[in-house]
Amino acid sequence: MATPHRLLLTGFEPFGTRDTNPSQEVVSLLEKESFAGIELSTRILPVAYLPVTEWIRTQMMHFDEVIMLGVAWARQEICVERVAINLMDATRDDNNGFCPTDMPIYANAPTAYFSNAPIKQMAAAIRDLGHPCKISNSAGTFVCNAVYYAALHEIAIRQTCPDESGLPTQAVFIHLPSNDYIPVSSMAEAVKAALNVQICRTGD
Ligand code: PCA
Repeated sequence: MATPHRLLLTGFEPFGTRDTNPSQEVVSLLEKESFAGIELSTRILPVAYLPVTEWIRTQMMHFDEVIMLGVAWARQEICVERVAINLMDATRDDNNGFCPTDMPIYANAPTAYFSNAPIKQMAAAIRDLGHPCKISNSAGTFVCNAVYYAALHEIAIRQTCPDESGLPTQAVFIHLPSNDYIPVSSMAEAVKAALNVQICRTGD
């Protein structure tokens, strides 16, 4: 039997004036389930630039796949993010009171990274379930973009590859809309579809 894929699924705690975060709720729903062929680890992250960027980098070597979730309240569709940029430019404090302007996440690091996950197939699988979903070309400049950039930077500089397969860790960030637009249970179904696309990459 094939070794299970080690998958890390993260969400964020609430931030700003809201007291909920759909990404946290989706992770809570999915962590109760079991998925054939997947060893699932979950984590709810603080909405704080410095701890999350440090933490995610320590995790990459332990996982075959990483799916990070966050909310983009103003969006009406599920957005599979294509790109993370090396920029922190906040319009509000993070949950640690840090409000960087025009700052790189890492000095002397590339301007941007593209996801190395099959984002088009993920978006198609989500749309096949009937949920509105698109590829987004901006994860913003707040904490979601920062954790995504840190994950892709770690993969790029360390060529993280958790096992003998030779396949690098794959990472993707998915922004969820407000649950005014899509119920949390449907968002959980959508994330499951993305997760199944990702783990099919070795064909086992
Ligand atoms: N959304 C924010 C940070 C945490 C979250 O859920 C963002 O889009 O950056």
